[in-house]
Amino acid sequence: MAEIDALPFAFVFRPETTALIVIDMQRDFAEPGGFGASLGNDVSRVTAIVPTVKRLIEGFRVAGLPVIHTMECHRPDLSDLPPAKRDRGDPSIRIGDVGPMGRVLIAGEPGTAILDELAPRRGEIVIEKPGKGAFYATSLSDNLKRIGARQLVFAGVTTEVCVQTTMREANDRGYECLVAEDATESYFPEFKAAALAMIRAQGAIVGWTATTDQVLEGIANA
Ligand code: C5J
Repeated sequence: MAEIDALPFAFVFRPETTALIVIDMQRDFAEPGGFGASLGNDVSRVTAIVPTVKRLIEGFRVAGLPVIHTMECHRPDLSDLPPAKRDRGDPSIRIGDVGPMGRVLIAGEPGTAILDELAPRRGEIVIEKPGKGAFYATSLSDNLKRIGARQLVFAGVTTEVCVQTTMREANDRGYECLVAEDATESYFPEFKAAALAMIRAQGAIVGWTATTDQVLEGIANA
């Protein structure tokens, strides 16, 4: 056990019951021509955190702690894609359309893959999720129960959409959640700042935040 010097107060880190969840570090959110870019976003903000996310993943791997990866994606027949999600807004290409990296956000397509630098290792849990939250319509709950996780550290994108949604789902299920501030990113810096502030407000109402260095220090001290 160790204390991570987190906000809004120390996070008691218990390595035997902690897992890292890396949310949606996929080409579709990080590369030109993907889903994120189709919405008019500057994807370079996502690629900038890749080395930090990698450092966090490696810290968990070296300590022998579980690393879970999620991917936002849909079945090729679109049966898990509600029209309300597909038809929303005015993107240059919609989910399921053919783009420069294959069909956008469809399982098995090149653009849906996790970035090479952060690719899951053999044996690591990979969750394909049709929603923004990783608990909805997935086996994440069962997997977390199976590995005995009670505390979750989060990284990935985007802070205010899939990361925060998943943290809120986890918090409601009784997990203690911490997001690594510099291993998550948004296309909108002000949304990231607001999401982190909301998470730790009111006495950690959703969870804690800390830097990657602080998390890795916690792992080293545990
Ligand atoms: C979004 C995500 N932003 N992974 N997905 O649509 O946050």
